[in-house]
Amino acid sequence: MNINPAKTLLLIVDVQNDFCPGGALAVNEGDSVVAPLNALSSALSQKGGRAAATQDWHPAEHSSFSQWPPHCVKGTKGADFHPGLDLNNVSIIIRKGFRQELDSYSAFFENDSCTATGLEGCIKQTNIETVIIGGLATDYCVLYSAMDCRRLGFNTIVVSDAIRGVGQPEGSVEKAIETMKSNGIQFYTSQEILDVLG
Ligand code: VGL
Ligand code: ZN
Repeated sequence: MNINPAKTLLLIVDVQNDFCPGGALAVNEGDSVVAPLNALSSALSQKGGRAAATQDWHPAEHSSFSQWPPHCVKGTKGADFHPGLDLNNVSIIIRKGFRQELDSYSAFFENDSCTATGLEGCIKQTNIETVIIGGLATDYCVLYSAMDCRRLGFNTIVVSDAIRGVGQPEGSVEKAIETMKSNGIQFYTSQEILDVLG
């Protein structure tokens, strides 16, 4: 693993109440991503790196609610970050999926693949080379974010113990991991990354 901490961004994807146990679109063990992400965020900020977090942020009758149970309605408790998530070192927050007719799985582009969220410009201006990604859900927002990130030319690392998936349709988590790996996205545990950060 070859990373310069000062040119590295931790991207925390959708660690929100609705994707955690008890939430409207709960991901199995979704809250277990919080501890490794907090550890990485703190270690990275001490080495001059940065952290960003995304929030799924839908209007009350969003078009995606035909496919998914209503979730992450803007301004509701379900759309809040998990209360255990340490936001102290998060300097960039990106809200996505707020247009009525357009969903956004990726932290970079909405699902029309061309409407930018602004994250790319934001991190290019801060000379980021490596993006470390964790959060929810492996087979949707993490997958789309990591694939866009790699395509945009960033060294892209997914934290294997800081992701959890929806698992629908069956096999989607395994397929997502395969797709990411075959596209040059690297997988490391949070401990492996912490060891490199020193
Ligand atoms: C997500 C389904 C619908 C995600 C968001 O964060 O992975 N999945 N909206
Ligand atoms: Zn959503």
